[in-house]
Amino acid sequence: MKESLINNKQIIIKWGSLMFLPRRKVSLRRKLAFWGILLLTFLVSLVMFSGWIDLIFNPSFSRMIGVKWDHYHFYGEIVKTLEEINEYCPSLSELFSIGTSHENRTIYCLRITDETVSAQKIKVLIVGYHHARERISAEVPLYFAVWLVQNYATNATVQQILKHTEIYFVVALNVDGFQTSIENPLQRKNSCPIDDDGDGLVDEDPPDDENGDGEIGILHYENGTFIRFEGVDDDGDGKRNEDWIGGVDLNRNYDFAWNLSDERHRNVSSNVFHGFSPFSEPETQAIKGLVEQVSFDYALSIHSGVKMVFYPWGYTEEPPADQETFEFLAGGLAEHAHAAYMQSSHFYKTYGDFVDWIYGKYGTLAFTVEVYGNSSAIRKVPGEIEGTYWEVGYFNYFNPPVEKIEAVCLEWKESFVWFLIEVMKR
Ligand SMILES: [Ca+2]
Ligand SMILES: [Ca+2]
Ligand SMILES: [Ca+2]
Ligand SMILES: [Ca+2]
Ligand SMILES: [Zn+2]
Repeated sequence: MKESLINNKQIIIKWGSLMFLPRRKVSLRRKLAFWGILLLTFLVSLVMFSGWIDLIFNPSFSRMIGVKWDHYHFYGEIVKTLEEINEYCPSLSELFSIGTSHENRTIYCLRITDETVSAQKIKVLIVGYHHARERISAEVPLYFAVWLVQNYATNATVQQILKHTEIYFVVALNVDGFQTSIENPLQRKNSCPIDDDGDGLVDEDPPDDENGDGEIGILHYENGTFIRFEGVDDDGDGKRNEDWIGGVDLNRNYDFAWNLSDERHRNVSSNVFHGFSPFSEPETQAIKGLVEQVSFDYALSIHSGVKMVFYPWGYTEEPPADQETFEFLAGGLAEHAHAAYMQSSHFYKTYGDFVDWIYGKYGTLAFTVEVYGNSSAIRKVPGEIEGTYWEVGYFNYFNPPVEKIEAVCLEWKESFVWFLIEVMKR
C-alpha cells in the first residue's frame, strides 16, 4: 500500500518537472507548433468521433428531452419530443415530414442512427398508431426512440446498434386519431370524411358521451344482441349515431390482397372499411412514399388489443417463404416481452394490411407487434331499461392504465433490443 503511494508521488513529481520546469528555453515558434498540432489533433479526433459531440458540448442533452411517461401524449407533445431529439442529438437523428393527414397534421419520420458511420446499414422501419384508439401503440415507439438517444453515450449495446442499423420511426401514422379517440374511445379509423348513410352530410352524427363518464357505451339486450351506441341523434333524422367521424381503416388500405376483402371491408360504416381504392388515404400514401425511398430490411408495425406478435401472411393460411426466419424472429420478439406469436391469418384474416404489403411487395421481413390487450377491462353496467346493459371500458381494453405505460414500453424495449442485435448477426 505504502510503496505504491510513494511510487505515485514520484511519478507525479516527475510529471510536474516535465510540465512546469523545462530544462531549456523553448522558442515561440516551437510552442506555437506544439499547440497547433495539439489543436489539430483535437479537431481531427472530434470529426472522427463526432458521435460524441453531443456528449462533449451538451452532456445533459438527454435530460433536456423533457418527455415523461405519466400520461398518454397528445400528438402535439409527441411532435415536440421528436423535435427535441432532433435538436439535441443532431449526429444521431434526422426528423422529416413524410406527408399530411386529412386534417392537415404533419406525419413525421425520425431516423436514428450513428451518422458518423457511413457504411451500409440494416434498415428498420418502426411504425406506430395505425389505429386511433390504440394510444399505447404511439407510446411504445416514442419511448424506444427516446431511450436509444438517451442511452447512446453510456450504453455500448446502443452504440453497436446505431453503428449497424438505421431505425426509421413513424411514431404515429393516424395523426388525426388523437383528437377523435378522445371524443370517442371506440374510434379506430382515420378522419377521411365519408358520408356513411348517403344523406349528403358528412360525419354528421357520431356517438356522444351522454352521461359524461368519458366512455362511449354500447347498449345490449341481456342475451347480447346489440341495440345501439351511446349518443343522441345529432342531425334529427330519426337515426342515432349513424355517421361517425371518418373514415378508413389504414391497416386495410395497402395495395396487397386488397381486392380479396370480404363485404365487411367494403362497408363504409364498418370499423374495417378498406377505402374506395388501395392507398386512397394520405397516411398510407406517406408510408408508401417512405418505403419507395428507403429499402427496408425489417419492419415492425405497432398495435394493441391483444399481446401478440404476428408475421405474414394475413390474407392466406399459406405459410410465407421465409417462415423459418419469421418463426425465429417473431418467437424472440414475443418471448422477450412475454407475449405469444403466430402467423397472422391463424388469428384472423386481414386484407391490404401493412405487413403483408411490405413483405409481399418488397420482401421486407415485417411483423405486427400487438403490445397490450386486456379483455377483462370490458364491464357491464345495467341499462335504464330492464333486460339491457351497457358495455364500457374500451379505452383500457386497448391501453394500459396510465401508471403502467412505462412498464409496457420497457418490456417491449427489451424485445426490440434483442431483435436489433439478432438482425445484426444475420
Ligand atoms: Ca351522412
Ligand atoms: Ca358515456
Ligand atoms: Ca342521426
Ligand atoms: Ca350522435
Ligand atoms: Zn391496430
